[in-house]
Amino acid sequence: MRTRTITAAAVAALAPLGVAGPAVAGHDGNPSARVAAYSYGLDAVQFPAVPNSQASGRTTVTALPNGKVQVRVEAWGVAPGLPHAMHLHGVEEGQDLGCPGPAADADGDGLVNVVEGVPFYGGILASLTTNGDTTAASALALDRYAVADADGYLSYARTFDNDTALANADTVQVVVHGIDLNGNGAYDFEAGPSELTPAAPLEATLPVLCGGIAN
Ligand SMILES: [Ca+2]
Ligand SMILES: [Ca+2]
Ligand SMILES: [Cu+2]
Repeated sequence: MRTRTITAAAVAALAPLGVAGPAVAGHDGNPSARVAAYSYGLDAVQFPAVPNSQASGRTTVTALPNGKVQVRVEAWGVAPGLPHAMHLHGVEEGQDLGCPGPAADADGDGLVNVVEGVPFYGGILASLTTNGDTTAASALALDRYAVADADGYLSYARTFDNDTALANADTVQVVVHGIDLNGNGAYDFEAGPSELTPAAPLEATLPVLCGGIAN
């Protein structure tokens, strides 16, 4: 069951924090004039039967007055001790997309892989790396992504310059990747390679969580 997680109550809850208001679109050509924060839950993408895939999380994407974008992500129940690629997905110029559910499994193999999710969440607008480049070029730079702790808790926060992310902060989906299907504590090739590159295991790129303003 997928639910709309941006609610009137959630919007109201932002007010005591001094946030100017989440309804301000970032497409007026001058997004730095206002602070706009978008908070939403992250929901599991895969079928419940997929091992180690039922995580949960939350995220806030904030467009700051200084022209930077701040992203916070927390997740619970993701693969412990492993890095998790995370991106802002969407399309430029403000078209709202959404998140895939299990029905996105077009080829019926029981897994929603990255390309099956793209029609729902769009391409990569920014890579939520811990340091360095935040463009799509860093999509699979696993040495620069947040690592979940031994309990499968992941916490990420970064403020960075990324014009595309800033301009589309109100329509992006946050997607967290990485599922340790066989529970061996590593991303390995037992389930095969990623459809994105033979150099990466499928386990490393499978979407685990998704959430956004549009779903
Ligand atoms: Ca599939
Ligand atoms: Ca594994
Ligand atoms: Cu992604």
